Amino acid sequence: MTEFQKTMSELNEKVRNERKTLAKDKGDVKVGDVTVAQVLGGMRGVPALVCDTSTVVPDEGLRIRNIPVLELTKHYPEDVFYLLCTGSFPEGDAQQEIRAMFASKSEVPGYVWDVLAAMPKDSHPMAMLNTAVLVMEHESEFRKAYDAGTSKDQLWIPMLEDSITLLSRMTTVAAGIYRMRFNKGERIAPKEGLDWSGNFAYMLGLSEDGTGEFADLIRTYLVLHSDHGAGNVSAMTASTVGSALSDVYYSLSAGLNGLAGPLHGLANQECLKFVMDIRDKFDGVPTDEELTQFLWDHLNSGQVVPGYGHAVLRVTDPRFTAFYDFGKQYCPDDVSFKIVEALFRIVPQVLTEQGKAKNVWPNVDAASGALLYHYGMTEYDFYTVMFGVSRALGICAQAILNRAALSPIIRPKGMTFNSLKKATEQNG
Ligand code: CMX
Repeated sequence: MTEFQKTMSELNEKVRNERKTLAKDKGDVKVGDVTVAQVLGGMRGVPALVCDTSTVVPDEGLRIRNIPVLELTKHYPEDVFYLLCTGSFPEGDAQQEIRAMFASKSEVPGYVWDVLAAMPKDSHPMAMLNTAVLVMEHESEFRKAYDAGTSKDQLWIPMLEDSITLLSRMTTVAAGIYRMRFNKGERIAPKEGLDWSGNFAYMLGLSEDGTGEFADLIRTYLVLHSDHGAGNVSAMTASTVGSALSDVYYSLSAGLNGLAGPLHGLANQECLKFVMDIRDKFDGVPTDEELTQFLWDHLNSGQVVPGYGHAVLRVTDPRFTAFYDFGKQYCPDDVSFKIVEALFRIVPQVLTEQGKAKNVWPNVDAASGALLYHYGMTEYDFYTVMFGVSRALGICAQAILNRAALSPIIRPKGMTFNSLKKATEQNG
């Protein structure tokens, strides 16, 4: 057993006992009511899932294992993965081990590249990422263990093994897709001695000016997007699929498909496109008056302002703040970043005046694209892949913890519209 597995094993015992006891002693206690608005509104805010990796506090933002995300921006993603899984940072040998595990399987089998090369040339990079994840499913140790009749209380071990294989390869796959899809030349193989995010920055092959800023941006990016509670589309989809004892290749792939939606992860691509449209229309940074009019025209044509609003948050997303501060420090004069700044100044006022959005503040996607663009990643179709590589950390951690806690199959109740109406007549 690795140190990581030993630590997890000790924690699992405690978690299982606590859950069993609570279900037995307090199983009938109510934790909330469900309203008609919630049923019609996409299960908004219904307390229905247990997730220990992170929570989203509406008036504060993301907390990973109860640590505000802004306190994590200097950490390494491998260590954050360990934190997500265990609730504490790895120290000493455990830190060496987790970093070595992430580096250990970064080579990607040739068949993955063959499959990607056979895809239509205009495939979306997210479809390519998902295909790569799914095509590796035949390597699943979890599925082999399940087929061999492994006891369900041991299934978290092959789930962890599969997760490490996937995460280790994820950066190589993503960088390969970037180079293949956007004609950047030969793929760049992982370099020994670099950490997971450093290697990702290296394999993308974007020019580094020796300052290390781009690598630092990638490290920060991979930490900031790593997890966001259990109820968002990608996390919940992945958990639902995993709850049927599908392996992590299936469940991560399912989660990433949700992330590819414009109201979720694809919003970062939409955001940069929006910024570029503004830059092109005004030949640079518009005045505040011009931008205000532009935003009204955009809203009046029935579209949303990408990067603003959130289903849970009611304040500026601290992850936006982290990217914004990065931009202020390293590229304050960049035109795209200046437009991001102008939008931050104007959009909340306009959305407030419009009076529809419950949250008028920027989310994580409003600033990240402008920074990637500044460092030469100008192909914004790729941005959701960056998000996906990072979010794989949280999705895998949640998958491991769900098997560790013996979480049951997810099965909420659907109802017909008529039975919902009837319930309002009986209870209203
Ligand atoms: N621009 C314009 N209108 C907006 C808006 C925005 N940025 N955010 C919300 N609204 C509108 C909604 O479309 C909705 O309008 P209707 O009543 O006509 O349907 C109304 O305000 C109420 O919506 P809400 O309850 O405030 O927001 P939801 O929980 O329904 O949706 C979200 C949340 C993120 C999908 C929405 O704010 C949005 O579309 N934002 C833009 C896209 C975006 O940035 N997505 C990324 C989110 C981060 C992530 O999950 O990755």
